[in-house]
Amino acid sequence: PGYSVCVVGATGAVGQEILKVLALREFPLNKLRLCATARSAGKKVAFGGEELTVEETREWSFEGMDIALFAGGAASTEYAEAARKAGAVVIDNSSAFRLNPDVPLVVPEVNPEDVRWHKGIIANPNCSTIIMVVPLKPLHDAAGIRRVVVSTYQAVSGAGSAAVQELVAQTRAVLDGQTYPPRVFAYQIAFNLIPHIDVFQDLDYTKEEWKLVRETRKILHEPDMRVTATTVRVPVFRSHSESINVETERFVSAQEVRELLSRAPGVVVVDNPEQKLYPMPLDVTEKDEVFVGRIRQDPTLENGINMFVAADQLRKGAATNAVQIAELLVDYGLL
Ligand code: 11C
Repeated sequence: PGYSVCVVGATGAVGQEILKVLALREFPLNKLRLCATARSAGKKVAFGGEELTVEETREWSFEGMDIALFAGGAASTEYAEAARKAGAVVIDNSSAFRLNPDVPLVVPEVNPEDVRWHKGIIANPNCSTIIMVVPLKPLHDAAGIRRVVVSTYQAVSGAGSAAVQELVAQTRAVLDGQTYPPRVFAYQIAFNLIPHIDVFQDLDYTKEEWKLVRETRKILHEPDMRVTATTVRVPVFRSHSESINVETERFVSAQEVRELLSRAPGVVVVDNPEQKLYPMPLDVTEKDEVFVGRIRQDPTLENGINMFVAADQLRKGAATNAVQIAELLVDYGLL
């Protein structure tokens, strides 16, 4: 009993987290196949007391697989269709299919029912979107969201492992009075921050900012919701944070929001100013929930709330959400 699962991109940062989460959540596995690029083929990866050999992803890697979990990147465009044709349900962490009207974009705490209309591919949203919509959903249900203003504080690991190395090496170099030219980032990230994530697009917003707008609308089924974003890279290794300002149709007090979010699935409220308790990236790393604090009334609006959110973008922002989608498929009998 169990399901056959192929993880594509198994050796990358998200792929490794997917394996960790599959094991931690005891996903019912019958067979686990690990795929990656030719460069990683042959590598040995430990899983549940066994050692698995990574294979090169090929068109035929998906024969007999129930689920193909794509960690993201170019492999999705190259092989998702082959996986779907082979009969596997694709759960894809890249941005390739997210806005495709034939592809559900799913956060299990928010729009689980959308998995039911999948046509072979289900998309996993961008990390900063997932982290935002989990606490927005209960607020939207309770008070109706009119407008969202979000500013992000995104960890360097969101830009890949070369970016992590860049922060380490550059920090050392700067402390030693040397220079270390930026490679991954446009500018020095050590002891700095960069208000620029991904490429610039329409109206001088970045692609990361448009993802927050468009993906949020699709997940919440609110195609006209007013969402505006500023995304910023900060010299933090892991876990993204967001300052979120929400204007609602109906009044909700900060205390009501605190109670609402305490009951919400996938949310942990950490909010006690007297005891200096609020969410921070170091505290939420390797956790699966979205942590919310600094919940306050916005006195400049009739119905407004401010909050500060932090979550591990490799876990809930990527791997955990993807594995939760796989669990939904099992629960709904869709495999
Ligand atoms: C970052 N959010 O932190 C990006 C990484 O669309 O899945 C994830 C990109 C994506 O740089």
